[in-house]
Amino acid sequence: MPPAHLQSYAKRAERHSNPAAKELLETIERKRSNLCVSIDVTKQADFLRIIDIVGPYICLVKTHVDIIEDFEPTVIDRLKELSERDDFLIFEDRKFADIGNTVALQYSSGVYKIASWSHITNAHPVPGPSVIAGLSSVGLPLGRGLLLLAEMSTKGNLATGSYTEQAVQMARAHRDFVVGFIAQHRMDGVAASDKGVADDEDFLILTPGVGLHSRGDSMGQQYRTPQEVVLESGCDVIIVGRGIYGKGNEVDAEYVQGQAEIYQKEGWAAYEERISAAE
Ligand code: 5BU
Repeated sequence: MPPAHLQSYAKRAERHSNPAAKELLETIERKRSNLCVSIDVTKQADFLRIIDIVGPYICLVKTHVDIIEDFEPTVIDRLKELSERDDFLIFEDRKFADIGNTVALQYSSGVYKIASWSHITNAHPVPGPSVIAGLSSVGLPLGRGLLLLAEMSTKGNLATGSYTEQAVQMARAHRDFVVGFIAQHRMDGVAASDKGVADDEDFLILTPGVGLHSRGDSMGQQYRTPQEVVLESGCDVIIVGRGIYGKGNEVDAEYVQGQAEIYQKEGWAAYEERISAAE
């Protein structure tokens, strides 16, 4: 059997048992989109407007719900409506990083009740397996999935080498709930001597730091193109923020829609080229 990233999203969906991972792969295939739009804006109207525009082009929307300064619970109701209308999943990029008991509360409770609406969330592996235990106690019964942060896109980040290896080993020991990684490359060969490696290992790789028109920002972000990310590095989902919604204060609907279309096309073309290599 060829390695997972050389197989189609549809084939891979058949073998995933975690409901969030399965649904994400099925959505990617159905919509021919491996594009996740990341929305870091401060007003709920802009947040919902951008999602309203990009919905048809994406498989997933990535949120930082705590950035919205006029947040009300109705934002979540509308987000869920849009996710059903336009057929995409929701990923709250919460980056949990505390002891199990605390992350379980942060995930289930508080103002945002993330577990009740976010199909996928993520965690830093820095606390060790307890972060997974805490989050899975809440998320697994709801059919949610978790991504571990194995690598980051920023200059000088510390998630490299043995840290990345240990993230992968932690994930292998919790495959029911940990469905993949936030990373810059596939993790297949990482810690390959680990006894936990399964023959059918297929972690999803979701990759931020994607842009076509810039190589970075003034605060250490580094961008690569969809070709570099999907074809050369074997990642599964491109996460694009400002490359799609721009940097201005106003949402320019035509621009946002145009960019979403371009990134969807680029991401999909890179995937088709990748799997054609295995045929
Ligand atoms: P941008 O506007 O495309 O640069 O936004 C990138 C998003 O991805 C932003 O929400 C970050 O929080 C997120 N991100 C990232 O850029 N790099 C990382 O390594 C991780 C998350 Br982890």
